[in-house]
Amino acid sequence: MAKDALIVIDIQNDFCPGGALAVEGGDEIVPAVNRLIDQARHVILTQDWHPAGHSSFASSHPGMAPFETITMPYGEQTLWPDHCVQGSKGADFHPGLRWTTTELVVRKGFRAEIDSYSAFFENDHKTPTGLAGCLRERGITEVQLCGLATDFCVAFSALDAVAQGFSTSIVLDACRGIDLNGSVAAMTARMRDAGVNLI
Ligand code: VGL
Ligand code: ZN
Repeated sequence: MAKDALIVIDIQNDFCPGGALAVEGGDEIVPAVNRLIDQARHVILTQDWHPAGHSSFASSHPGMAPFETITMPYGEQTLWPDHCVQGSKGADFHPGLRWTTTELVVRKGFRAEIDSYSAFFENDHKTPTGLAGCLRERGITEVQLCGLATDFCVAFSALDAVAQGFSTSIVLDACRGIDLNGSVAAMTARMRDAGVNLI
């Protein structure tokens, strides 16, 4: 049995040009992601999936603006424009994403009071999404990651994946970052130090 899976992070309209939280060049990676999907034995997608009025939205905090930081009971939280609202067009996968072979879609960020960047744990770094257990039950020991955004959801997913004992790589050509105050360089260094294989 093949022991590896591809985890494609948040290739959703809101993270692509024209979307509510557009990542520069977010749509440009779709062909590269599709090639990885074609080569992969097992494909898992994540989907950022917030209720309206989510606590990570700046609009939920009077006087606060997107990209400012607040302290939540679970720690520091960057505030974002409203994005990936459940059932909205912005939350849909990019129309060019070849998703048909996907075996599992992990939705995250669906609890109003807590954000979830990682595919494995919510932002308290304690509440599991169930993905680690799912991979283990299926005998998967190696994961390859790609998607949006390099410095947030991809990075935190990769850090959690290594911490959970999975052999972890990220394919940088198939990722794009938001880059708030140098966060791409900082998170890339953190991933390298943690033992993520940067391809
Ligand atoms: C993401 C910010 C807020 C991401 C999701 O996919 O990297 N970033 N929600
Ligand atoms: Zn989000």
